[in-house]
Amino acid sequence: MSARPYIVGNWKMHGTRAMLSEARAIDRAAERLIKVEVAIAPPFTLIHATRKEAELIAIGAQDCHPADGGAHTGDISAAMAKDAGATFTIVGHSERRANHGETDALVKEKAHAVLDAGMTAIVCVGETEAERDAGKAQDVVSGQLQGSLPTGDDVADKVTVAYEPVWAIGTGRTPTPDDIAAMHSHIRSKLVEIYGEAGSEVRILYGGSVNPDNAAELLAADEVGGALVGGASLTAESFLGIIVAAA
Ligand code: G2H
Repeated sequence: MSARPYIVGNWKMHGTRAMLSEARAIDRAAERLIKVEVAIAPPFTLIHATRKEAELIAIGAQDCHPADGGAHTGDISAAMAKDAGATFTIVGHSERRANHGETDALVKEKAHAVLDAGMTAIVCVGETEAERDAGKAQDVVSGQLQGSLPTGDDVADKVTVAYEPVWAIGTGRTPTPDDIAAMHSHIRSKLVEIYGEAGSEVRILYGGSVNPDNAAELLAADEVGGALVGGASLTAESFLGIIVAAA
């Protein structure tokens, strides 16, 4: 596993060009934070401009269509995101799964499109509160990994998994570090089952209400290789608080 924690800001549907100053401030600070790998996934409309503003941090997309191109009004292909400056793409975020009915099979197609375009993929998984209460969290996550992860030789090193319990997203609630460690250990076993030895090197991020105050504790849990951060990535001040906690 990479020694450097990977901290990824997911701006979701936030941001106009006025927000580029935040990206610039994060990038300038990242220069001094070489112990952390920092990335931002702005909306598609800002990928190119953010790439130009931020020279050091990685810029990615939040989604893509699985096809190379064609009659898909309003969609963006992985190659288009790459052309705009993205080097990675998030697929299977629970907001896409819930709001757009994305299935594991579609997420897997998207992940392959991302890799085919020459980018890396962050594949999101996570259970709902009802599933956790029913004692099914690990089974649900296993099924998502089995169905959503891209497969094939030499794929594992281009994949990052983000564990984001749906009930922790944007709610201010988080699992305990022990719960996170237990799920990440489960995900690690599944990754080794799917990818063989290469699965032991895949980074597993935690996501869901990470902020500057809880980041150090959450990032210290076993098998946590970084964080996928939503709300707290929207200002340089709070995102840098998380980056400093990770360093
Ligand atoms: C989970 C996370 C970012 P937040 O969706 O992917 O968002 O940090 O706002 O809970």
